[in-house]
Amino acid sequence: MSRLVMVSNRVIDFGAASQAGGVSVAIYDALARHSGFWFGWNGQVEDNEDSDPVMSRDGSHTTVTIPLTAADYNDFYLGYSNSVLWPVFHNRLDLAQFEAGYYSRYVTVNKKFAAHLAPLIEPADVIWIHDYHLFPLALELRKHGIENPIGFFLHIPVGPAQALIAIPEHREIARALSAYDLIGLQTHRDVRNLIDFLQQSVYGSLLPSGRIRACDSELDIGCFPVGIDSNDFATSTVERDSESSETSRIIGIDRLDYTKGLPQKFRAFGQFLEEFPEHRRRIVLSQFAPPTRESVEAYADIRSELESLSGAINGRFGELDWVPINYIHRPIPRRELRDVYRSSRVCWVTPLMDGMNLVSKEYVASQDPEDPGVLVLSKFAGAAEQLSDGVLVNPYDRNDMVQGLRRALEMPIDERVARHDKLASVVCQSDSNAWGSTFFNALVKAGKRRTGRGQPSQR
Ligand code: ADQ
Repeated sequence: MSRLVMVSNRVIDFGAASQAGGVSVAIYDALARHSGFWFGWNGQVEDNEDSDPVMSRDGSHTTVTIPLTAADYNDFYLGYSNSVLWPVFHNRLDLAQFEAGYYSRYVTVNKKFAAHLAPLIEPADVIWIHDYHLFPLALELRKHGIENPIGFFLHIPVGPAQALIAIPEHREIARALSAYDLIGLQTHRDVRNLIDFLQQSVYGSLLPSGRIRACDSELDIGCFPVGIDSNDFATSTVERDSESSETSRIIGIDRLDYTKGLPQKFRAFGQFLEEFPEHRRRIVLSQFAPPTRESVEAYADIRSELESLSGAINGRFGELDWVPINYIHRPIPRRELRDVYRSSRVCWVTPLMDGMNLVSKEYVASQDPEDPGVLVLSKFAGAAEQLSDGVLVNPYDRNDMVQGLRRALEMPIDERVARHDKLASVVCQSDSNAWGSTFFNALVKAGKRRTGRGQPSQR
């Protein structure tokens, strides 16, 4: 069987819950089913430009990691990746910072990844690269003579082509994308936007076969919604507070990020308490929001905005024995997550735009099927394409947010069970196993088409 070589910007030690994010969770689950290794940055910043990769084994997992230099960290990671690509792909052009030097360092780091990774590749390996930090990596690996199938999965959404072409280097990015055999995206909307972008940037065209022709190559672009390991969450036996208990928990778990719609959520919660005083003292919003990318200005701004909003709401509505918003600036250890989900009456995740949103799926998988809680989900999360039986809300529309929360809190048991049954079957069927194996198989097939092996008529 082929080895799977996973590549992402950051390789994490999975024990480190504080660094858990959606990408690492998804990669870790997919790697558990294949031999191979996970290559990327070890999270350390060192002066040495040419540190050798370090291989380590933890149980059945092998990682190969390299450090970044301070310049890499500033201009590649904080700069081009997280102050240009992240905001623009989330359609937040207003937050993009197109600084000189960012792009060249972005390419330099991709070249460095390719130079260290290429010697480790064996002929039968299948290479699967993750996320926006590494768009140019396939092109760079090909320069080292790597002919293996190379696939790319983008965990974040693809904003409209009109936003993407505002990136000064958008043609280079489109060319880099064309070097992959397969590009996987989270939703059908993302597939449409990416094809549109390739058409506008490098005159890409959609072939009758469904493949895309761009920059003298042909590639597949498809929708592969990322899933979770639902068994991991299904074993909780914690009881939820009964209807008659004093307070019901509304849970929110999001990285502290401006795309997650947290100020909008807090404001809607304040309005809810204002409009429906009968719910005061009976609900608590527990919002976990571990900080990320704090050196990027937009992230520091959101942190202070949320502290002041939660303080204002607690000051206004709180009482000696009741605090409406429990705002926790830390991660929850992963082993405790499912009990927290299961004991919460509502999960309120309302990003302004999100690639998928795994929290919504984890919440569904953790529920007691006979007395499930209710998912209130943004219609702009990728997950909304699959989880349409949740209560879908528009995070920009405060009244809709308020009504969605009310509906969830007052939903009768029959409706809760009926919605949960449908949601749970989607989460279970399109789990991380299905995601990993569907993408892997599609990549092997796409790789054969490119080299002409197996399907000579394609060339
Ligand atoms: P993220 O933006 O990190 O992921 P999400 O999909 O919600 O967002 O995944 C977060 C993961 O981290 C979940 O598994 C969650 O349990 C965990 N997590 C978050 N906050 C936590 C906390 N306080 N304590 C413990 N664990 C916490 C990116 C994209 C998403 C996409 C994923 C996967 O931005 O849109 O769904 O990749 O493709």
